[in-house]
Amino acid sequence: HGLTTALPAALERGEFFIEYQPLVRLGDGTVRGAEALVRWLHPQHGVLGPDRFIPLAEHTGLIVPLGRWVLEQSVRQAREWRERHGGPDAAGPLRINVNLSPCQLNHPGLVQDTVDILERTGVAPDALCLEVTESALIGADDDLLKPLRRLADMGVDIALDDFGTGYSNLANLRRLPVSVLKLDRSFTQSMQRFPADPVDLKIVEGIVALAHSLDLAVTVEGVETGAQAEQLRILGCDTAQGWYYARPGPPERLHQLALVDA
Ligand code: G
Ligand code: G
Ligand code: MN
Ligand code: NA
Repeated sequence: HGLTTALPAALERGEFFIEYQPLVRLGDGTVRGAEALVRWLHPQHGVLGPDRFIPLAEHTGLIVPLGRWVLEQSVRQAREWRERHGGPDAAGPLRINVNLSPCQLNHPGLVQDTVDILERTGVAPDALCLEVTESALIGADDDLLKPLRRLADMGVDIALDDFGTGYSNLANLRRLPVSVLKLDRSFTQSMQRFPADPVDLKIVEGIVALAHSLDLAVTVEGVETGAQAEQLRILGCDTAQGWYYARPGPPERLHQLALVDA
């Protein structure tokens, strides 16, 4: 596959870049941070989304250096935001969410790489949230969970991404070192209809109650309308992300959005 063989050189040439999508607190609409989403500016094909190349990078192992690069860039970006919005009027320091692929979880350097990046950049661990998909942790044994637990003990947040799409045993949540559930977009989509499906409402209500009883925050993805945001706020969700607030974009956009709040 042509894209696969081009990946290592693309990383060396700096063809990857990161867009940021704001995370907004549902209670008051303030920007709390952003999720980093990697893209590839391919010299022939133009901008390629992660769905086009992350699976290839996972297959070849390039995901480890690529993921490390994404983490370092994102944490550097978070430091810049925090320097600009850390004043007394700010709603609180901005945070950064970074996706981890299952291959990175299995890589023995994950904890040390993360510690090194945080130290080099001088960013506090609690500014960082690592997103791991529910499916990556299904059936995870203690060896796989150990690095995540160490990161969590340092103060890094771990989010369970795409929650609700896998088959995880809800009781299993207690065993995982996670502090955030990211509810999959499919739940948000079911809030689009009015009135929303009462069964879906009950499911979200139940997930939020369970999450909060376990001290987990709930983030919802794929919010496209104000009506959805309001419904999810009433259901008790904490944070939201989606096109209603902003599409993924360049880092300067977060400055503008966060400044409007301040
Ligand atoms: O918005 P977008 O189409 O860019 O995101 C598609 C998917 O790609 C997301 O669900 C996200 O989990 C994944 N993704 C985006 N950036 C990264 C990254 O840096 N690393 C990994 N492993 N996955 C990513
Ligand atoms: O990590 P994750 O797979 O959840 O990445 C988020 C994905 O969802 C990205 O592909 C992003 O572009 C996409 N996305 C973000 N906000 C919205 C939204 O409001 N609606 C839809 N349909 N997709 C979204
Ligand atoms: Mn994600
Ligand atoms: Na997701």
